[in-house]
Formats: sequence, C-alpha cells, structure tokens
Amino acid sequence: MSNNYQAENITVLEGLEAVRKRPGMYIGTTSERGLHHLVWEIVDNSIDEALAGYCNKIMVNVLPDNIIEVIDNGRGIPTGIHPKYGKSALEIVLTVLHAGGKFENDNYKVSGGLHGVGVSVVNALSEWLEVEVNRDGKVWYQKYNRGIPVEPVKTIGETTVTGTKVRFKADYEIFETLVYNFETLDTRLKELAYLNKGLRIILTDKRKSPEVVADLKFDGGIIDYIKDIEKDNTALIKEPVYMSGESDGIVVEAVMIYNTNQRESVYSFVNNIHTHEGGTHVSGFRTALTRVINDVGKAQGFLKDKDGKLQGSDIREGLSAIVSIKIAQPQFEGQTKTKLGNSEVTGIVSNIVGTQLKMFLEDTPNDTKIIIDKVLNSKRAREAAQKARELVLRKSALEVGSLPGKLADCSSKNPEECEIYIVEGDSAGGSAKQGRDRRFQAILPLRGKILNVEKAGLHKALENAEIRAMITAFGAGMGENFDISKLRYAKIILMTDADVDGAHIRTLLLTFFYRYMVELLHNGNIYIAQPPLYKITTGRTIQYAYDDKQLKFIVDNLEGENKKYALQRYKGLGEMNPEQLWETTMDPDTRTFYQVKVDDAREADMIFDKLMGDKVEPRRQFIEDGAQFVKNLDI
Ligand code: 28G
Repeated sequence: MSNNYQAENITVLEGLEAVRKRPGMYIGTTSERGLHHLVWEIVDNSIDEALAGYCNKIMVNVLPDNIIEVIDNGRGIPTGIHPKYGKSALEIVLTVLHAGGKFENDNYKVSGGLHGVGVSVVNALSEWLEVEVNRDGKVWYQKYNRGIPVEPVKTIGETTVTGTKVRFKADYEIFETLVYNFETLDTRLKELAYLNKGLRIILTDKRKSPEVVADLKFDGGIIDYIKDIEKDNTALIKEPVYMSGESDGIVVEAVMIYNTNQRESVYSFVNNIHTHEGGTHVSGFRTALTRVINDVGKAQGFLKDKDGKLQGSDIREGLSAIVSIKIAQPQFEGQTKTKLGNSEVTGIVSNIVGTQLKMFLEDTPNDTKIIIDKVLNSKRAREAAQKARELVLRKSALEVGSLPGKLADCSSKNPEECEIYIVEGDSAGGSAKQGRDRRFQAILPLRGKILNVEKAGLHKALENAEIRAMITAFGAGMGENFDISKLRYAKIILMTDADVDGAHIRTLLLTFFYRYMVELLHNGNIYIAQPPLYKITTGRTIQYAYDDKQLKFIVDNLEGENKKYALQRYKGLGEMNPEQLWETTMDPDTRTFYQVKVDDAREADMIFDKLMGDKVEPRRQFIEDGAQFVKNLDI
C-alpha cells in the first residue's frame, strides 16, 4: 500500500503543479470569466448528480469575502477507501486530475470545450477549499490548501440526509479578480434551471444585506424557457410545440413556436452547453421541420401542387425554437468549439422531432393551417422580394439619370463631400431646398409616414414609393446586394420635427436602415439633425435654444432693457424660413448633429423589435423608460 500511496501522491502533486502553472489550459483564462468558471465546474457536478436522478436541489451561496458555497442533495461523493489507492474516494475525486471527470464516462459529462475538467482543478486553483459529504449517516470532511489536503478525510458528525457541500475561496495568486458578478451567476443558473426541468437552483448573494435570492425552478423546462424568450413577441399558435425522446442513449428535447416576426431564432444546447454554432442536432431539427411541414401540409390539403415545395428558409421565418440534447461523448467542432459534430445525432433528432411534430400537426389542424399560411406568406414575400430586388438593381444599373423626381440633388458628384437630408414633409423640404448649399447638400422630402418595415416585410417595403426613392437616391442597393462603395452621399441626415410624429418617422427610417442597409450604421453614415426648439428675439438679435436648459440660460442672461423678449416655440421644421433653417440646422460651421451608430447589433435588434414589433405594451413601456432609446442606439 505505501508504495502505491507514494506513487499516487507524486501524481497528485504533479497534477496540481501543472494546473497552477498553466491555469489557462484548464479553465481558459484567469480573468473574471475564469473565476466564474470555477463555479460552473462545481455546479456541473451537482447537475450531473441531478441528471443521474439523485438530486433535485442545488444551493449556490456567494458568501462575504467572495467565498463560494455549493450544496446539493445528491448521494454525496463516495467516501469509502479506494482499494487501489488505499485512501478515501472523496480525496481522490478532489485531488486527482480527471478523477470522477470526463474519462470515467459516467452519464453526460462533457468532453469538449472547457467544461468537465473536474473539481480537482477548482481545488488546485483555490487558496483553500472545504468539502463536506453527508453519506451513510455520517458527515465526512476534508480541507485543502491550494489543492493539498490539510489532513485525511474525517467524520465530523452524524446525519440523516445525503449530499455534498463544497466551499472555496479562489486563489488571489492565480486570478485577476476574485469578485463574483451576481448577474453572471443568475443568468447561467437560470439557464441551467430551464434546461433541467424540475431542478431547483437557489442562488443567494450573502455579500450584501439584505441578501439577494434567486429561487430558480421550472417545471415546464424548455417550454417555460421559450415562453420567457417569447414574452414580448406575438405568438401565432397558442402553445409551444414540445417534442422529446431518447435513442441510443441520446436524450432529445425540442420546443418550437411561431411568432409574427420575420427572423428565425433557434437556441441549441448540448449537455447544457449553448452550441452557438449549431451542429448536427440543429440540422436534424431543421430537416424534420421542413419535411413534416411539407408532408402534412400536402396530406391535409393546405398545400396545393401549385404551391410547389416549401423551402427551409420559408419555413423558418418567424420560427423560435430551443433544441437541447444530452449525449455521452459529444464532439465539439467549429471556431469556438460550440458546434456539435456527432454525425449519428442528425438522424436521431430528425426522427424524434419528425414523428412528434407530425402527430401534433395532424392532431391540431387549426394550428397547422396557421403555420402553413405563415410559411406560404414567407414564400411569396421571398419571391416578391427577389423580383423587386432585381428590379431595383436593374434600374440603377441601366438608367443612369433615373434619380427620384422629388430629389433635389447637389452639384458635386464626389460622395465624400456630399450630404443628403431626408426631410419630413414637403413644406420643410421646400425650406431646406432653398436654404441649403446646393453644391454639396441634396434634399429628399418624404411625404407622410414611411411604412413599418419590420411589420411589412421586404416586398411591401419595396412597393413603398418613399423607400424606393431613398434606395435610388443613395445608389448603393439594399439587403444582400447592398454595396457601400456605390453610396452617393457620405452623410445621410435625418431631419424630422421635434415631436412624437417626427420621432416615429425617425425610428421607422432607422429600422429600415438597420434591416436592409446595416452597413450604413456600422460605417457611421447616418446622422440626426438637431433643429432648435425655441427662438428668442430681443430687439434685433435672435438666439436659438435647442433644449429647455439652454432656453433658461439664455433668458436668465438677457441684460437690462433687453429683458423684454419674444419667445417662439417651433412645433415643426415648416415654421422656419430657409435662412433660419440653414443657420440653425444645416450650416456645417454652426450646426450640431448626432451620429447614429449600432455598436451592439444584438441589442439594437432587440430595441427595434420592441419598438417595431406588433405588441403595443413593450413598446409603450420602452418609450416610457425614456431616453434609453437614445442611449442604446448611441446616437
Ligand atoms: C456541492 C458541490 C458539488 C457530487 C456525487 C455523487 C457521486 C459521485 C459526485 O461519484 C465517483 C465515479 C463513477 C461511481 C456516484 C455517489 C455514485 C454513487 C456518486 C458534487 C462513482 C463520483 N454515489 N455528487 N460524485 N463516481 N456532487 N457537488 O460534486 O463511479 S460529485
């Protein structure tokens, strides 16, 4: 025994040294992210115990001084003496690299990415770690400093329950920060609770008083998850469709619903890890969806021969889905190792989803009709958009002088110095035309409201004269065919009234740019003009105020007999004469305007959805939340 014991200790020390020397190899990074990785590593063990069917509650406590405590009510890590090593299995799990980890091949440990390196890695990277196991009526205990046991496993009491408790303090010698972010913990633990239905995860932040608690348990699992994701969208069918099954040890779950948006959103997971790049499980899901919708649509008579075969891309418009599978030996591929590669998975997912989706559609013909109608609509929209795109492209390619009639173009043909003002209304458009510097400033007046492109879809958008005028004036095409090198103006300036309608038109325009000319936003070509709100006339001097604060400042500083002044509040651009408009809003030497950027496309997407989707409540809420729109768009 002593020989083995020594040999074992040497391996342990070598293992520890390796982990502490190159922590990045094991947890990716020693930044805040790596710090949180320690928590995921420990929680993963509890989740595994839950997946094995022995644990239904996990507590994660952030204690003062950024100590993490994880408690589960599983079977407890075995504590018996391991015959080969001659010491407690508990000590082996906590000290031997990979022990109880991936290569033992129990349930669904992950063998790719950074997960599943084992609790011994956390131990090695902790200044200290304590483990307490309730098992066989006893409480077993061991403490470690930087991964090295302080003393052998001992019993410290009796118990009637089972489970594991791990408490650790990350090592300041290793990590750049030791401070945990509640938000980060909450988001991931919530996701885990959704992905493992019925499992209760209680996160408590005890660093502050009163402590903050998130009690996370979802009996509907991914059904609850998709409802949460979709809460601001309008669903086309009443309830999400849920599909699940198991084959060859691969556990498959999927849930889907259609909304009134035009985009597809499929979240996929393998062993609770988000597979950003998709993979064979997502392919299997998509294949089944396309096949079954075509088959059932035909069989039920909702799809006629003249409709032809529906394409996957039509079927996925407005689709929101979650696909979650559990597999013993996942192979991760792709740039970020978040793409599932196991080829056997495609067929398995496709079979399970196909069979159950078919049953659902056959049982609920009303929903089937709604879905098929939606898909046919998407198909028509795609074909119309294709034609319209070809039309726009052909037009701009063939007819050189085919600029929109309403456009008052500038004389310069050098895009770098050219600007185009998109002006709300013909009367303001008239003032702008007269007031501008025609050498480099073009004016395009828009009449009334342009339509809501989010709701209308591309083909409708292209039927709209105002939108076509913009596309032709800009000269760079749109959508996939957008070519920024053809852009005729370096600055596109939105000039709308300072009222609710103006704000609405501005938002519609931004939505359009975001959806179909997003490069303009990335490239910083879009600006918003800032017309003044007030005119203050004192005798022969005129001053302008662009907000209330400035108005107060000007009025407060009027001197002596000038205290008498006339105040005009501009309700619209039309109230300004051409000279005033030039002076206050268009003269490059004196004007101020905001450059619109979309820094975070995803966030902007959400904002546009909220503002432009067809649910009124989130939009109202959002507008009430006020200036956030401006902040998030980074105008
Ligand atoms: C609270 C913080 C983190 C854990 C268990 C339970 C068992 C276990 C953990 O076994 C060794 C290797 C393969 C069986 C398994 C208990 C079977 C029977 C367990 C945790 C032994 C690891 N009884 N709970 N490990 N396996 N919770 N929570 O770490 O053969 S780790």
